Amino acid sequence: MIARFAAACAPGWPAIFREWIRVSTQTLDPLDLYDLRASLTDEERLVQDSVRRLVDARVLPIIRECFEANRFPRELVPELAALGLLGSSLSGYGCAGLNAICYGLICQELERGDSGIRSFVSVQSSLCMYPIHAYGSPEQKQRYLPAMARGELIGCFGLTEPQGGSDPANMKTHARQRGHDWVLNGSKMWITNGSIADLAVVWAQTDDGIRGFLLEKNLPGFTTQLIERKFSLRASITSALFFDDVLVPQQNVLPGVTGLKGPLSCLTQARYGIAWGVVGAAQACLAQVLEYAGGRTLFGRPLTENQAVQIRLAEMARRITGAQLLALELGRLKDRGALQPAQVSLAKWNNCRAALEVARDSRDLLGGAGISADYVPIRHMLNLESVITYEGTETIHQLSVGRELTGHNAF
Ligand code: TGC
Ligand code: FAD
Repeated sequence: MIARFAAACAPGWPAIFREWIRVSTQTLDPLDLYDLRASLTDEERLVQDSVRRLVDARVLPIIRECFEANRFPRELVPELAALGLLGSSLSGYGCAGLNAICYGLICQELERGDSGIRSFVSVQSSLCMYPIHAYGSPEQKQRYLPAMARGELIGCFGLTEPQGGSDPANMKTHARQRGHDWVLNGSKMWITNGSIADLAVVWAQTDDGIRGFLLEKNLPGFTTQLIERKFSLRASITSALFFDDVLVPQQNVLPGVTGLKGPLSCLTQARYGIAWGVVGAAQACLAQVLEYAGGRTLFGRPLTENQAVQIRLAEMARRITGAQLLALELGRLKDRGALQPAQVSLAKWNNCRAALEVARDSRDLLGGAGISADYVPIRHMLNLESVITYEGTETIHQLSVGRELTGHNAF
């Protein structure tokens, strides 16, 4: 009715009234209720659209089969690389040098496909390329970064250990100096890309504190073992790493950082991407449930005409919108160089929790169909159980925010 009224409006009407009519006649995008896309630059929109097309064309058609078969679609790596998605926010060495908002949008679109694909890009970019870029020697940067950006060299990041990942300061893996080289012993657990990685960034205790070591595959004494029987992130590879007297040359030690702040600064980058990524998973769930519920008639009317259902859908939109706003503001802080770890913790915790709740409720609104691989919510829901755990559990991030608020360390 407003649309008909608008059409009848004479061009001579006051501009403010015409603007009101224009705005009132637009339908909102259910997945972007605040039209955040309008606030993006042309470059940011271009990046988002390119990744969206890649995910639609190459990820969505195969991801169900990959998840069921517990297979990482490695054949996508060259395409991710060709689009500049590996190390996208780094500059030089063949990297795209995009801003933080672009990196966030990349993560969001990839995770709309599957958290496992976003995980691959997070690990390669934020956890492997970032530390080499930030703390590596000129030779290390030249040797590894261009090949990693091209997807010819796959990385993994070894921090977590079997006895407790939340407290990496107490890691047992250690390296002792022998002449100019180092001897590494210990193990790492739950390592994304572990069994397919050409290069492992491994954090180990030394007499001077925690240091980063670059281990190329096939080093004698360095072995990996695939972790099977996962119910989550089945389209991603997770492995254990073992180091038995591994001789690491001095030139493979990261010279630029000592102490826990080395690995924690990488986690800040990756957690930032996750805060964006999980929005994509939640959007995929809401899109599916809107379509499903709109076409399903129960008690004589479509499910979507039921008040209780509308409240649940509105609740999902509220969670997604809050997460989007938080991610966008986090990106602006990062691009201004003002990002603080506690802000990242709050967003990682809030957005993972929001996405998981959207996925769980979407699964429920699909009834029995919600447990079928033919629909996306259960896959996203199972994936998000990992995402809310890795890169710091919810409790760890709550305690980080609590520490920021009170000044007391309660870990
Ligand atoms: P704490 O005393 O807080 O800090 C030690 C030193 O680090 C500095 N720091 C940071 N620096 C940069 N960025 C950050 N985010 C930082 N947070 C802390 C800090 O200033 C200090 O520096 P200095 O110079 O004073 O020494 O350390 P803590 O031992 O009290 O631990 C804090 C805590 C619990 C928050 C930390 O241990 C933690 O974050 N634990 C969770 C571990 C975790 O998230 N692991 C993730 C493993 S990787 C992974 O999961 C990859 S999944 C990838 C995928 O597939 O997508
Ligand atoms: P724990 O640290 O043993 O925690 C167990 C429980 O205790 C949690 O609920 C935790 O919140 C709680 N807890 C811990 N401390 C406290 C406290 N002070 N107060 C109250 N509660 C507390 N790690 C890597 O290094 N690289 C990777 O690439 C990587 N990829 C992963 C991929 C997958 C699929 C998964 C599942 C994990 C991955 N991880 C990786 C490991 C991940 O980071 C850890 O699982 C995570 O940090 C938690 O460590 P944990 O599993 O040892 O649990």
